[in-house]
Amino acid sequence: MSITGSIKGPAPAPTSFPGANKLRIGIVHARWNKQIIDALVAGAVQSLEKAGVPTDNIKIRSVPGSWELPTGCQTLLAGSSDDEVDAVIGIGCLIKGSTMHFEYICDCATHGLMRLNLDYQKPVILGILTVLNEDQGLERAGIGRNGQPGHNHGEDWGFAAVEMALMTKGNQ
Ligand code: DLZ
Repeated sequence: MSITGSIKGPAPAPTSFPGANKLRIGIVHARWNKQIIDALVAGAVQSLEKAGVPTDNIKIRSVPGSWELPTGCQTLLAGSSDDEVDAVIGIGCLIKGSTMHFEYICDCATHGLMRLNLDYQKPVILGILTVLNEDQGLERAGIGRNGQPGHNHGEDWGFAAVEMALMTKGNQ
């Protein structure tokens, strides 16, 4: 067997999600880099609905930037019974600039989201792109640039949220 091209990427995800119609999923997104964020959020919503999550059960909140994502996600995880979620996706896009800001925010935001997974025992999906330039962000949001359409990672995050919510609730 000869392998050509890149082999990097996820294996095919499950295609059916029994029980997804009862799930409530939160999306908390940063407002920095809006074009990229809007596409990622739309991709996540699309895959949640495709998996069977009712539109009314998807709660979308925004925070100023990726630094605030852990607090935003925590607020949904600790919500009242009206506002309770089975999983939350933290969506942001950090684009490297000319100072160290990028490194600090990437490190803290990603660690913050992982901590919430374990503290709340509910899935918190890492939806933060940490890219070196705008082109990388546009490609990973499925917008693309220079003729490269790319792939919308938000779609993967929606399916990951459903798969993990069902796993932690014992449906799978
Ligand atoms: C300050 C900042 C910078 C420089 N870059 C980004 C970015 O690329 N993506 C993003 O989501 N947020 C950025 N921020 C804002 C911080 O995440 C945060 O909102 C502010 O520092 C206020 O706490």
